[in-house]
Amino acid sequence: MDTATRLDLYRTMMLIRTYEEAILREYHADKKPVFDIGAGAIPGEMHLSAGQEPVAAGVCAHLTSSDAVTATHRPHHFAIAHGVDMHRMTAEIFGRVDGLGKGRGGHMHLFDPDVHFSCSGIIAEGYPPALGQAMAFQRRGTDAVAVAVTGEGAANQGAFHESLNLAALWKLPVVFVIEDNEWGISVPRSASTCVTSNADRAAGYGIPGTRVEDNSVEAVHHAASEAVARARAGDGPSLLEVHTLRLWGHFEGDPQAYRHDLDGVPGRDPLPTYEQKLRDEGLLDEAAVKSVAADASERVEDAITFARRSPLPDPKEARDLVFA
Ligand SMILES: Cc1ncc(C[n+]2csc(CCOP(=O)(O)OP(=O)(O)O)c2C)c(N)n1
Repeated sequence: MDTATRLDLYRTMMLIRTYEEAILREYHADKKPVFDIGAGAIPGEMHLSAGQEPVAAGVCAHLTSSDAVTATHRPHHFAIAHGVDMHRMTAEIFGRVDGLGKGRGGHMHLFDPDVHFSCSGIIAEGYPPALGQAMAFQRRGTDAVAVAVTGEGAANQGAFHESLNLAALWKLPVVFVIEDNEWGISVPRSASTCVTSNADRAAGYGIPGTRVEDNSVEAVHHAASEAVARARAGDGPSLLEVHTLRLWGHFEGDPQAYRHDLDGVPGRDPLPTYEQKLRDEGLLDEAAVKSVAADASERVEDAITFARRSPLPDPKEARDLVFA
């Protein structure tokens, strides 16, 4: 892999982590001293993606704004990596009128038609719409692809299996991406399925399946390049599962009392791990790391300022633009 690509992957991961840390700060700022999920500038649930940056960075490096991504209730890393407008995305998270959905959707419902991005709080819901977009791409004769993302918990849903079956049958240009962070809220994967690798499930539908075991952004990038190329060439869908790491709670405020797998996490955190690898190979030094971090921070804080300055929707318009 060339140096420019490696540094780009690192920059994307840094941008995502910086964003999630800033949202974490903003989310909790007004919810103290006792956590109140309904209080503050960002009320409601918040699912952050720290630790899962390699999946979004590695996959989206192969996409352009003509390609579609359907993400999950934990969508920020894919939104950022796919180039969703960060100002309008942040305004949406803050429920403001300049948000992607004019503040109606919140953090689990980010829609950006400019880059064909969507997500949903309903798990496995991104699969059927990804097929629809892939079918449109195929019928229009473009080489665009649709990437459908889900967690390993949602891979036990019916929509997942029906989508794999139809996409395979119709040879749709889809890449199914599963983020296996080992937990569906507090349920370990071993309590929800006896399948240890969802990549094995691909064989049941006659499509290729790959599992990246170590949350390495370069390994994800490599595996995704094959899956995306196959879809672009008209050879049909593939399944890519990444064994990743949910560094924080399922949602913010989750005390994670059920969790005993966080020992040794500093060595497993993909951002410092990748940074160290690039430093060891002489591709990054202290000054470069600081400059990447400063760029990321400037972009993120800019987006947060934009969101905070945007007005809240007028309560009189609460029933506009929604199904009522
Ligand atoms: C159809 C549906 N059932 C249940 C839920 C509640 N729910 C939200 S997230 C979640 C677990 C998702 O786990 P996973 O797919 O592994 O994704 P992760 O949260 O680990 O990223 C559940 C059950 C939901 N949102 N939608």
